[in-house]
Amino acid sequence: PHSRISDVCKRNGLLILSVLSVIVGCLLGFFLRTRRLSQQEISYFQFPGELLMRMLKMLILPLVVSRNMFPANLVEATFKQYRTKSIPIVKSNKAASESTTRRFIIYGVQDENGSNVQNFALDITPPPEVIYKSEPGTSDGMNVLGIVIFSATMGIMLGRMGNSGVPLVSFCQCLNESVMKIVAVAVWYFPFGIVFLIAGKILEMDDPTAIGKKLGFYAITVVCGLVVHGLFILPMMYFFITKKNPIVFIRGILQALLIALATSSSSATLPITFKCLLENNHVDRRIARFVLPVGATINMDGTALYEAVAAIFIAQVNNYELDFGQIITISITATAASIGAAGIPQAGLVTMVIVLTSVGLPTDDITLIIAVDWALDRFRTMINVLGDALAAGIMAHVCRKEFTKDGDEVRTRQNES
Ligand code: DAS
Repeated sequence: PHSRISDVCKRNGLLILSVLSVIVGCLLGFFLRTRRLSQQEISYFQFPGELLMRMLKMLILPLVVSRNMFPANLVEATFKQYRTKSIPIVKSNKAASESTTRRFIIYGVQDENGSNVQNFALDITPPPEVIYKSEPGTSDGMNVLGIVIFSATMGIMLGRMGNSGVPLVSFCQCLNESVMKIVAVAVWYFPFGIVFLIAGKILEMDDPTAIGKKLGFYAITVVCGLVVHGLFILPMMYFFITKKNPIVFIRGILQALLIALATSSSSATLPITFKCLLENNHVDRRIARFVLPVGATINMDGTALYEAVAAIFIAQVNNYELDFGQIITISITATAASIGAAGIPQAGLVTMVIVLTSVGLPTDDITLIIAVDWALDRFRTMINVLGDALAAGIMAHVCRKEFTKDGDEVRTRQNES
């Protein structure tokens, strides 16, 4: 109980600090605008905020490698124990994550008179390391997409190697845990860095109030997207696969969804999600024990949707037209970045850097969304927990087993047939 109380205080303390840092950063920024600081004074003032951004960039590589390689191996190796007619849980969740972030644009070709002579779907764009052109502070062009694909492929191969892959799997697990410990320490610097990041951004903006309106529109877009995903796409997937009423299932995990909204942490919600699945939705204990920990680690539909929308918002704020290939790149890296996000408050903000870097967008513009991130984090955590629970429900159904209240297996439909 003591550790739980201190943990809750820690989490809420960090949340209160984050909200206060946003308010202090805005007030400080608008106050300093009246002092007419020189460019050099502004750059000195922005240093603590720049330190926060470099801290996030430092975490990209270890986070992407450890968070993609290790879970991919985990799922591959675990499936060997559950080799049944079950759907690939990672694939169905990935599909859910990607299906909500795609958008298509058609170009037209005109002759010298300006009349349209041909319309065609966009060609495949240059690789993601192409630097973002019209933004002076361009990113370092790290080929994040390549790292993500390599890590996940390596993880799957490690899962197939069995014992000979254990040394590298253990290394990835240790890397994973050590990176998460760094993140757990780094998040305490966030409130301090956020004050200088926001104030510094307000100092260099021409019209900071204009961004306020765009930010409001962005927050509404994210919440609407999460609501559509959570109330329609995920339940419809559950219904089409299980032919059962998703409302009944969601009602059974309502307590877990509320805890997710309150704590902004899908890991902290895990015990409640587990309890709701067993006691209210009668999902087999073994299925819940397999799907929930894996889901809380790599299945974050809400975070994937959020990061893709945030990247498109930052591109629009910079008046940068994303082409077809970059939209696809954002979809893939947002899904991969969500795999890399831990189930702790504002983890999605850390992996946000991965998505922006993959299409060369200025990572400093994360400052624009920090002001509302502490609130949006709650909604996307709810969707993450909902996605995990529905995936467990689908898995339990696909394994075609009937279970009693305490999770003992009663009979299988195959036996009956
Ligand atoms: N808060 C994270 C979670 O617990 C999600 C996120 O930060 O994107 O799922």
